[in-house]
Amino acid sequence: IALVACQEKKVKENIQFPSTDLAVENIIPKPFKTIATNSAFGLDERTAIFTSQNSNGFPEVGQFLSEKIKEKINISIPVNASISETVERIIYINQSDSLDLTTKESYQLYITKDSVIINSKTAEGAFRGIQTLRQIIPETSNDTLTDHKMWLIPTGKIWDHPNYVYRGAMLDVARHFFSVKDVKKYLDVLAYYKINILHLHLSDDQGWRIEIKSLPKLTEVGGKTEVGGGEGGFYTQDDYKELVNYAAQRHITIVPEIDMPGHTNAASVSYPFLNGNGKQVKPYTGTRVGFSTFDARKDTIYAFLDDVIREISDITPGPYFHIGGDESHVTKKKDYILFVDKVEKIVQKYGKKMIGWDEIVQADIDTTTIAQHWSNQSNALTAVRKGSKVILSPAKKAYLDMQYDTLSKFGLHWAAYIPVDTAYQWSPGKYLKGIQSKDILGIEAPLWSETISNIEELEYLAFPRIIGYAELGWTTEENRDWEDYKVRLGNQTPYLEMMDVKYYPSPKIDWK
Ligand code: TNX
Repeated sequence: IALVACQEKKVKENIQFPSTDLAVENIIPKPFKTIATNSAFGLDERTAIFTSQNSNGFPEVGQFLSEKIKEKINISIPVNASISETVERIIYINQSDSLDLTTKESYQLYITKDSVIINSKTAEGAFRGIQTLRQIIPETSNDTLTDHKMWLIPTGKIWDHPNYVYRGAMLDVARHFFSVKDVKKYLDVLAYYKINILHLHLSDDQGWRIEIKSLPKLTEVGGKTEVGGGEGGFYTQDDYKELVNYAAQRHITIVPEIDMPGHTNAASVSYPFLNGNGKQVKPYTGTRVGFSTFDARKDTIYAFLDDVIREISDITPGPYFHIGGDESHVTKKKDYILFVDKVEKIVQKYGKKMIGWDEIVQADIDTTTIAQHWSNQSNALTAVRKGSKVILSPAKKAYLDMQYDTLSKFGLHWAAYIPVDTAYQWSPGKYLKGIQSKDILGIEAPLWSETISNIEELEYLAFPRIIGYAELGWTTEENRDWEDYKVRLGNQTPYLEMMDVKYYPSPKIDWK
């Protein structure tokens, strides 16, 4: 209705727009299909946003777009306000059941001189679509076409959908703690590149980072340490809910991880009955792995874990619960198997799907359980043979804590040095022999935090590589090309600078 009303008013002035090319815009991830029509939509203060109003979440997507336009070019665009005399062009965010929209994240973006239309089945799809739109709004206005400022958006059509449903980043807040504010900043930028999962590694040998109300010592004791002897920290359940909500507004799902039965020193320091390595437990602030374990044969362990998993699941709307399961070097194999099988039942009892690092496939895992591949190829194959899906996080390609090269200020290099081109130039669907795209839920880039302790250091390792992983998760292999990507990446500078992201200025990229 708004669209018709607007078109009936018809723009009086017939502006001659300069020629544009939607197909060469710096969009990341690269959309599935683009057709350029070489004119422009003049975004200005006479533009209004309208959204479907009877469907969940669409008005909020419109509001989000309006806020981001304000932040980028400082104009105020009304959302679902009544059509006024001054409105000449509209952006319409429309719920559609068109069969061309094949997934809930699919969207179509139709840009003409008079209107921008985003069609999607769900608010999630609309949200992905407005990220594309944000990316093609220029930083600078054209001040000569009319008597007021106009930001020229190239016209054309984009049809887009993700290649993988799970496009994740992981942040280790256990080795070093990162504040709610830091995580929100990370979420803002992840959302811009259509990442839809943030996995939080909430516990490890060096710290326990989430309040469990029935087990207060976990944070009173286990929350107070971190690598290097700093003060640690933890999220109260309210902090965690705040993060979950902030992520949900960006259509990002939080995946909580409690790492076990290894990587549990901080929990055992808090409640010594948990310890199964036969030694006296004391706080640990080094960076070794593989020395701690829960005592898998004690029933009290499972009562403890029932409390932990229930409390976290209760405040986690997303479908997943990650149980870690990596590097349990001092857990006997039969205890490890017993443990994973029991914990899987608890996770399922609280309505979640279990994810674990690839070692969990040694247990009798359910087909709904997901294995996260990080180093061992045969574990990934076993997962698929058992009917499970796999998340790809190969350390050699996708670990954000690996150094770029020998000059890198932070990071490790036990798996590889990962320069920006190496990070981008691999194909998830072909990476592991015997594992096909249909077995792959998606990819995730983990950022372990042994060597980083603040947001600048986080950003140095994460950016720009995470932007490439966003494209590897979303864009089909046929649409990916390093030479093309590297130009688009170099053109992210205005956005990254506006967001104050302290990215690593890789010499392989021509930064604009
Ligand atoms: C291995 S990857 C680990 C982590 C370390 C990381 C450092 C994995 C499942 N476990 O505990 O932080 O290497 O790169």
